[in-house]
Amino acid sequence: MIVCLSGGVGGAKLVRGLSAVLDPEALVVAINTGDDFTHLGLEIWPDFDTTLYTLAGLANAQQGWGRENETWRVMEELRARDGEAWFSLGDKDIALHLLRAQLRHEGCTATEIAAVLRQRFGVAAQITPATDQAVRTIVHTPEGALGFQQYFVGRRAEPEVRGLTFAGAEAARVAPTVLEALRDPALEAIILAPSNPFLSIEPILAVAEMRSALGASHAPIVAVTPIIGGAAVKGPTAKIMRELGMEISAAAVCRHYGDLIDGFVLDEVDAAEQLSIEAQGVTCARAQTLMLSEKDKIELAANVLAFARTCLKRPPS
Ligand code: FO1
Repeated sequence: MIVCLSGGVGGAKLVRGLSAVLDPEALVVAINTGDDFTHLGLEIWPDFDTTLYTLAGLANAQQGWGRENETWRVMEELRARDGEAWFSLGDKDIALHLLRAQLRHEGCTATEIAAVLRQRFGVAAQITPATDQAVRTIVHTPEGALGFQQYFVGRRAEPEVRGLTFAGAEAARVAPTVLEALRDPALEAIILAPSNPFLSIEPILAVAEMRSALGASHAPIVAVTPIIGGAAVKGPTAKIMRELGMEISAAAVCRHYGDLIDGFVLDEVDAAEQLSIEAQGVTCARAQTLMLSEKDKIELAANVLAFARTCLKRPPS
C-alpha cells in the first residue's frame, strides 16, 4: 500500500505514473482541498478534478486544468447574462460539477462523491479528498485576506503573499480512506508529491490529526522536489517562496518539511544540494523529476517507489 499526498499539476503527473506501476487497490491519493470553493452554486474541486482528468486521459495538459477538446457555450451565455465569468467552466467540465452537485444533494460525503466519480470516469486509483470537511486556503495579502481562487485566478496570483491560513483545518478530520491506508499494516511508504509545499501539501498537513496519523505510521515519508534548478516547474511556488522569505531551492523545501520527512528526491540538476539535504538528517536520492512524457512519469514513479522502499524512518528526534 502506498499513500500519496498531492495537489496541482505536478502532483497529478506523479500520481499518473504511480497508477501505472501500482495495483489500484495499493494506491491511495489524499488530494488537497484548499483550492476548493463554491462557484455559481457548484462545488469546484480543482486539484481532485485535475487528477481525475489526468488519470482518465482527459486533462488539458497544456492548460494544467480542465479538459481537452472543451467548448464554452455555457460561459458565453453566462457572460451575456451578466453572470460571473471570471472563473471559466467548460461545458464538459460543468457536467462533472452537476454530477457532484446531484450526489451532494443526495447526501453523499466527499469521500462517497469521489468514489462515484472515479467509477464514472473509469479511474481505478483511489484518489480522494484528504478530508470530508471543508478546508479552504486563505491567502493573506496587502489587499487583505483572499480566497484561494480569488487570489490565483481573480488576481492572477499577483498580490504579495504575506501568509497562508487554512480555514476549517482544526475541525477537519482525515478522510476515512486515507486514515485506513495510513493504518494499513501493508503500508510501505508515504509520498509527498512534487506539488507546491504551501498551496498543495500544507493544507493537507493542516487537517487535524493528519500529522499525527503520518507520524504514527511505521512507513517512511518521502518528498519529491517541486523545485528544479532553483525554479518551480509550474505555478506560483517560487514567487510565494520568495514572498515568504524563503530560498528558492530544493534544500529549502526539504528544510520546510523539517522532521516530517525521512527521504527526499532531488532532481539530477541539483546534485550539488545533496550534501546539504543529507546534513538535515534526510536520506537523499536523485532522479529526473521533470515529467514531460508518460515515460517520464512512470520512470519517476518507479524510482521514487524503489527509493521509498529502501528508505528508513528517521529515529524519533
Ligand atoms: N485557472 C485559471 O487560471 N483560470 C480559470 O478560469 C480556471 C478555471 C478552472 C475551472 C475548474 C478547475 O478545476 C480549475 C480551474 N482553474 C482555472 C485552475 C485552478 O484555479 C487551479 O487548478 C488550482 O486551483 C491551482 O492548482
